[in-house]
Amino acid sequence: MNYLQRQEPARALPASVLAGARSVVAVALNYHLPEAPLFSDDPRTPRGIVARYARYDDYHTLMWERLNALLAAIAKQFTGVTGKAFCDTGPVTERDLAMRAGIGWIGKHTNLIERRMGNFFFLGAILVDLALDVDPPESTHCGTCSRCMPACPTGAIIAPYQLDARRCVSYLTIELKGSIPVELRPLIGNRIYGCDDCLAVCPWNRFAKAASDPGLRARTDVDAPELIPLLSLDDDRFRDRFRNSPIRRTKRRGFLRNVCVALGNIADAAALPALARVAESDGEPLVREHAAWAIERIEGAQRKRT
Ligand code: B12
Repeated sequence: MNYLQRQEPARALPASVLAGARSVVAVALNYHLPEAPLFSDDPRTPRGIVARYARYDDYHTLMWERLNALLAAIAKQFTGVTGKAFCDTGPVTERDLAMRAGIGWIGKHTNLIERRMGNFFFLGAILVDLALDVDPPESTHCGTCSRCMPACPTGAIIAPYQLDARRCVSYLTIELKGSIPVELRPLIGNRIYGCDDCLAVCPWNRFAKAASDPGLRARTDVDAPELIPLLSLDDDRFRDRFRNSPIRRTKRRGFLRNVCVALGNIADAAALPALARVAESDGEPLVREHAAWAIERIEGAQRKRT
């Protein structure tokens, strides 16, 4: 995540991102999927878990459309206004701005929580050179609740409001490009792309309504995908299968790395032939190494059983 360091100077100075910037319009987009399974309920087939946000087409495209439409509406009302939209792209701290704009508060898991939306929403922002009336910030409503902390499978929430991103499953399975630290692999379970556990246990979700933006296209093929066939994806088939999906971010090598870890953790011997093929002949050393680890783990589990 070196981009965070590169963007540091500009983050502190919004006017260096947009000359004359005076205000920020912060927005949230609900992506709650109450019906989507968090865990696979079919123990017979090794299946993976994908974070809910990635069970849609890439949200950036939709967020851009919505932000630019909003900017156009603002420009209609205030002639001559200049603005710039952001969603994960620029040196803009959407979460901090959203908190200061009163959308919600930063919870102990370090994500923003909103009273009626709960946890599952994306953030975006528009910088404008207009002096707008400012909403007051929201106060914190976590109280004594800290359910998110023990819910984290890797213990990444090391203190309230403090995440060790290097341990977060979202970092390990998406942002990390290399090898997953061996000691953390068993803790990842069958999560193959991101993780929702700290968000899912938050009691504020009880008021949340299902996402209703017609632009959010849910992809049912990643609800609980079968893992073994994923090992056969070559580059072209990976690109085809995950066209428009956030999952493209890991590229095939990162994704297959994750699939190997999940198969090792599920420890079903049915995966051994496919893993052996990958460990021997995959073109990516990263994938071969994780496949070898999975084989060792499955064989270790078999030895324990006998
Ligand atoms: C890097 C990153 C990650 C990293 C690190 C996350 C982290 N918690 O630090 C990793 C890969 C681990 C990650 C994981 C996830 N992420 Co992320 N991530 C980002 C990204 C791109 C940058 C965040 C960042 O570090 N910015 C730089 C720092 C300096 O800014 P900051 O974190 O906002 O911190 C400032 C303020 O928030 C404030 N602050 C920070 N903590 C606190 C605490 C208190 C009490 C107070 C008062 C202030 C305060 O001080 C800081 C300095 O100004 C943002 C998008 C963005 N541009 O903001 C998405 C973003 C934060 N991620 C998002 C999501 C959805 C996720 C996941 C849920 C995805 C998933 N299901 O797998 C997980 C959640 C994990 C978790 N518990 O946080 C959403 C969060 C939406 C929300 N409701 O809050 C964002 C905003 C993307 C978006 N556009 O919607 N993410």
